[in-house]
Amino acid sequence: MMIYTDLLGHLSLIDMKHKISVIGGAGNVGSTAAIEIARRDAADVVMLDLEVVRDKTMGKAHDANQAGSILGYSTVIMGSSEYEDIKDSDVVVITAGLPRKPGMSRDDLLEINEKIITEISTNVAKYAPDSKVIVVTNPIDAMNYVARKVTGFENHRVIGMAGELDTARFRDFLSKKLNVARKDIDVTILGTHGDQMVPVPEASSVRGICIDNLLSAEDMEECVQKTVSAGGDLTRMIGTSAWIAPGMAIAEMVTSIILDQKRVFSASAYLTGEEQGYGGAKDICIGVPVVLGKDGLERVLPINMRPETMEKFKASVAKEIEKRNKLKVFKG
Ligand code: A3D
Repeated sequence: MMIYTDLLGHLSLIDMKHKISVIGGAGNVGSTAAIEIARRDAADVVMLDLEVVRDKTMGKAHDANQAGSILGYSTVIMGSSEYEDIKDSDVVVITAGLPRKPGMSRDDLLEINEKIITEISTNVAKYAPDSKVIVVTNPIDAMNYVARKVTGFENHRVIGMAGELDTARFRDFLSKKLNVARKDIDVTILGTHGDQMVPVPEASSVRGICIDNLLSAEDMEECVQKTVSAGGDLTRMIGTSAWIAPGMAIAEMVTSIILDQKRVFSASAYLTGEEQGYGGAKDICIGVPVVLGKDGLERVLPINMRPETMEKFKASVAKEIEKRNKLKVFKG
């Protein structure tokens, strides 16, 4: 809502709401993201899922609307299985696809989820051609690549969520080690979302104090290893992949875009080789620090990695290239 006064000084309200669509909206991550976006009262939300789960999608949308009576948001949440309903979306979030089961790696989902992302991206390009897209489906960097290629959208309009979740996990482990509040810890994680993610100690701090000054190398390594294995550990405990922190991370990214907040996130971006500090990595999507605002991914921030971090980043890029090379959309 925006408040303005007319020439006579009368106060008026203009409805400035945006529209967000979540594809895969009946699933764990999609429905959590949809509700968290709704709570912020800045955008109406469409939860779209397959026709076969239409009742579940409608039921979750009703449940979320009813929660609005308690929490006080006026957002309208609509359940749907029709792509016409995503028309005029500012942002389309894609969480549709298979999640990991215990013992699976994210890369085991590559083939099956590529088919799903290809179908969805075709519909997004048709029905919401001016939207920004946030891809969440795993293996995220490869699925982000598929969505960018299939939609044909410019690089700045297709972004992957993963780094915001990884950084949240890293901050949680560091907070326990350092005994300081999570929100006062800032970290950067680069690279692929998976075993070869690259937490960057030289770009991590507690309120600007470089983390190296506060933590031994062994303690840092322990936090790094816990961060890398956090997704797999949760999958083992829950029986499917986590959804609460992922849903919150999506809502933060969506909010930064629709309210033009220009917040900085670790996120999956398409690299052209021109970005400063990333060793010329190109024609892949991979995690880097980005600014999110009204145009989507407005800028990749340059970085100065230590040689040992750069080595890890290069290994991560090599792993992502391997994955990209297996994609149907790349092989043509
Ligand atoms: P789940 O609860 O199974 O929800 C997936 C939803 O997608 C279901 O409701 C399906 O009906 C729906 N779906 C499947 N195919 C289609 C289609 N073609 N069109 C529309 N909807 C469809 O899974 P989830 O919500 O736990 O996870 C969803 C995805 O997010 C998985 O690939 C996870 O691996 C991934 N994920 C990524 C992160 C990252 O940080 C990158 C975190 C958590 C989950």
